[in-house]
Amino acid sequence: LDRIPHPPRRVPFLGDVLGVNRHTPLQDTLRYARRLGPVFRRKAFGKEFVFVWGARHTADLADESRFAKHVGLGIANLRPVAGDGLFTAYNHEPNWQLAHDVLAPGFSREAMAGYHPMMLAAARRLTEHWDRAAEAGRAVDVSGDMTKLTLETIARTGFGHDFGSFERPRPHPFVTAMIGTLTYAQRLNTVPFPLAPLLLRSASRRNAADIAFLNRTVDELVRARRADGGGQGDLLDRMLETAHPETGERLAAQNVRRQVITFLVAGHETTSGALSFALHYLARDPGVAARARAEVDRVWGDTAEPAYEQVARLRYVRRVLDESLRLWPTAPAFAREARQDTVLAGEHPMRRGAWALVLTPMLHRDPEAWGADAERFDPDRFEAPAVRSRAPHTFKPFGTGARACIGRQFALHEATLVLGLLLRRYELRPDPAYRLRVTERLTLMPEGLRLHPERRTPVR
Ligand code: MNH
Repeated sequence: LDRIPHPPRRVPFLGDVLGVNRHTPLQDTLRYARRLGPVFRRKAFGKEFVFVWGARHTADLADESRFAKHVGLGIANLRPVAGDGLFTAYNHEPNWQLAHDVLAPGFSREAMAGYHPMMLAAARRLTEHWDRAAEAGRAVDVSGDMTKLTLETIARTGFGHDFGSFERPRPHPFVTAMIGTLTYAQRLNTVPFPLAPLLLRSASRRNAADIAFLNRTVDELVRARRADGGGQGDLLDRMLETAHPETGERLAAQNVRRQVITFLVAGHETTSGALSFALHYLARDPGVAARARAEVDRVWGDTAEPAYEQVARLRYVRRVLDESLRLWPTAPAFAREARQDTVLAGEHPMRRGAWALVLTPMLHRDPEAWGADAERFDPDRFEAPAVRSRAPHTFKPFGTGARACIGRQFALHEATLVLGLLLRRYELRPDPAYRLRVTERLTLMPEGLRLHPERRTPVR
């Protein structure tokens, strides 16, 4: 550890607080990363963290025979609400493998084709809302609307539920409780551990109430589904009806509850951020937008609504999305731990159980992998020959290995579909004074991004 560089001036107990802002821990860390190099450590909130972002070091951490997902920090703070659900399960918990095997078919190509009409239905709510804004000449709140959209999408495809996000003046109470518990989990990280119970007493009571409300709502949903017998073909049906292909085991009621909450949380903010960043870059770069729009017009033609197969054919739109996730991977870090005593990249000895955070926004800007112009937005980086010539494990927005994102195809299908629909229907006029600023919750989001959608003519 001693050989790993850290910032020069350290304040006892608080750590490396110079130049640190409580609201932007990730972006502060990116600044340190540029100064300190591909492996560094930082003391924050009374704890020492090791960060890794070099392409070579990350590729080594991706070796599943020596490293595995580490459940710590923010993730461990979510255990009270998500327990041994897929995202927060420890590697050794039997419910991880069971739920993974039972739910994986829910993310197959075939399953996606089944969700496609439900995704279209959610997207229609969005375009109705944007049509009204376009008519009135009003700007839209991009991240707010993308979050409503992705929440409606996962609620329908997952559980046949409609939160009515676009029709309500304020968020559904379930959403308020969910955001409450996520915010609380993040705050726990920023308070030195021994003080947390003291400083957060009333917040912790509020959090317990939020979790109880989430649990009650989900239990109600499950009860209703059991009563009507299912048959919707959504994720909840799978959770309730599918037995493990080999052992015949099923998910217990408590675990179903945790998975439902996990999917609602994991399945919407990250995709919403990805869509928002992509819309920002599309609005800012008319050349990119024109190419993307021409592709949509060519591939979709005059079909009233795109069929499932027509979404993956939007190759350039997909590259816009990939390039947005490169610069702003909306889940900006993942943690890896050593399975046994080992040496990282032939340089840094690690004891069994020692762990490090992979800082994906920096990995995705490493000039060694991405060239000297790595900070520039350029979807052509994802053309096939360029991808083939790049080293493996240099693009990791969905994590790595057995614990990588199970919802990857889901997110990509949804986001490509929605970008296609919006490009086909609107010109996206940016606010010329807007400069990208990024807010951090557990995920990244462009801050205060507003666009003026204008209906294209001829109207489609
Ligand atoms: Mn998702 C795991 C990023 C969309 C459900 N997701 C992960 C991880 C990353 C990630 C990174 C790995 C975390 C870790 O190693 O600790 N996820 C994303 C991004 C998007 C995304 C950037 C959108 C863009 N994720 C989705 C969607 C769903 C989903 C959509 C569900 C429908 N993700 C999960 C689940 C896991 C996960 C569940 C945990 C998988 C496991 O550990 O088995």
